[in-house]
Amino acid sequence: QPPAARLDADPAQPPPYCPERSPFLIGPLTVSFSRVPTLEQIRAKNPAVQPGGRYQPAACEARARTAVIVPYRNRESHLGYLLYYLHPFLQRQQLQYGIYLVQQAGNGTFNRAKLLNVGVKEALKDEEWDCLFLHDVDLIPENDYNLYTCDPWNPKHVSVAMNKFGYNLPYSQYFGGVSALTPDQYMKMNGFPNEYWGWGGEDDDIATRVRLAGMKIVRPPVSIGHYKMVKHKGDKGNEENPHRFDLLIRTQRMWTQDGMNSLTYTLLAKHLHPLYTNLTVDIGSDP
Ligand code: UDH
Ligand code: NGS
Repeated sequence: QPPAARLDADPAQPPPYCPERSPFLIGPLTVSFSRVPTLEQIRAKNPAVQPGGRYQPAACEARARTAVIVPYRNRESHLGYLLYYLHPFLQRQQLQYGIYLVQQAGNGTFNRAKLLNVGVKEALKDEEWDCLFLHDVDLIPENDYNLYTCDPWNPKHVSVAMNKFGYNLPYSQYFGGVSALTPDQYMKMNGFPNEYWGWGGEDDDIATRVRLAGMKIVRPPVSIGHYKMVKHKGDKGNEENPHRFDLLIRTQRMWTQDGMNSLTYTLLAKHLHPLYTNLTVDIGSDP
């Protein structure tokens, strides 16, 4: 674990930048889902985390500020695992970071991409984040060389080697799971689509938007982008979207109209939980 503060620091001087490569990285990690950690256990292991799930290294100035944004509803055990592994992981990377949970209110059909748009909009009100990590709750990174920082030029697809796909990409355009964009990259592609209600296709739409906005998808090496998924069945309220193929045909026509520039929602609550910022939102419902 990084030290709480530098003992030899001169309080009159601003802290130096953290080293280009964190000395705390371990590489491959062991991830196990045998027992769900309690929030008290996670808090005890992460005393330097501030309300809202915010952190910055004490001894040096972080080189990057990353917001981790998680679309969420009713996945308590998954959230326990994610927080348990992700907080120490991000601290070892010497990042300034915050974790945001974007909770869809009500029991209507789930909309992952729209929740991510809301998370980005709200997170950017808090801080000038350098990097937005759009992160499924059920994916745990298994190697801390997988840096939670952005590529300066192109959107990065990060979960390139998931256990459920035999630690390979399932197909070359796959953009699901975990991705990372700078706020500029996010806005350049007008964010993510708001119109995908239910399971499937929104990630493929996003991959197409990257190309239509004149960018390309970059990725970490498959040996590093390892993720272990918490096994689960499909959720109630997130059934396969029967319209997804019709929507995907229209991406080229729709991406400039549907996205951050058409986003509407009502923020019902913002609560600084000790381990994350909890945003509860009414995003409307499937028309
Ligand atoms: N999510 C929730 N709650 C839900 C639904 C989705 O929190 O009720 C979030 C969560 O962050 C999850 C992400 O949205 O990781 C993506 O949803 P997902 O995990 O359902 O998607 P995935 O593709 O699994 O990982 C789908 C399993 C069922 C596939 C059925 C279609 N053939
Ligand atoms: C594709 C879906 C994606 C999904 C991917 C992996 O078929 O949204 O499978 O799914 N695209 C469409 O349905 C158009 S998974 O194996 O994780 O269930 O992410």
